[in-house]
Amino acid sequence: MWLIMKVFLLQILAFLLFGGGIYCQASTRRLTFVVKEASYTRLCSTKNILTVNGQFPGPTIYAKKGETIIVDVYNKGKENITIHWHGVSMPRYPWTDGPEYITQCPIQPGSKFSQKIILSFEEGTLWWHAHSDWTRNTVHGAIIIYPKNGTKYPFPKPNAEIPIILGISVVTFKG
Ligand SMILES: *[C@@H]1O[C@H](CO)[C@@H](O)[C@H](O)[C@H]1NC(C)=O
Ligand SMILES: *[C@@H]1O[C@H](CO)[C@@H](O)[C@H](O)[C@H]1NC(C)=O
Ligand SMILES: [Cu+2]
Repeated sequence: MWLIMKVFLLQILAFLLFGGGIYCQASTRRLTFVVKEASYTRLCSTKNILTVNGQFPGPTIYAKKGETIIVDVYNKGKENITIHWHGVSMPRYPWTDGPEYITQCPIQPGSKFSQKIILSFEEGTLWWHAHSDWTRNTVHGAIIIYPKNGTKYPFPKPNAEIPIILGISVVTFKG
């Protein structure tokens, strides 16, 4: 009897320590961003531009409200870089939000840094972009945040979704 009670008490303790946490923990996913040059052709002219994973615009991040995503950024380019999650409020965790020399040091060529995106109340479409000098001109993409499971956007379900990414072409832009 005593043994059974001890096991039972241990189970309660284990639930309090770990169990409760598991159910309310938001899911975490990892993505890989390889920053590298790739050739790109527009209006009959081809040149090398800085990209993420060879794509321009960069990959779209699809997420759900409340999710935490870790983006492993490998800098295989020639410039210092950081990636900024534009419009994500990152409550109490600005440390991997991107602004170079403000919340983090740049990721130097040949190195890797994991940037954590903490989605809290955001829902809808935001974007990410490089946050160091002119690199943002070509290093950017969309972040599409769907409502949590079991909830909906506050409007009827659209028939189609088409992300439109307006590129930046001004070198002096600071955003
Ligand atoms: C790249 O970052 C390092 C570390 O912050 C810095 O010492 C260096 O000057 C930077 N390079 C350029 C070209 O800004
Ligand atoms: C949300 O729904 C998707 C698709 O039905 C499912 O794969 C996923 O596991 C669900 N996530 C949670 C946290 O329940
Ligand atoms: Cu921005």
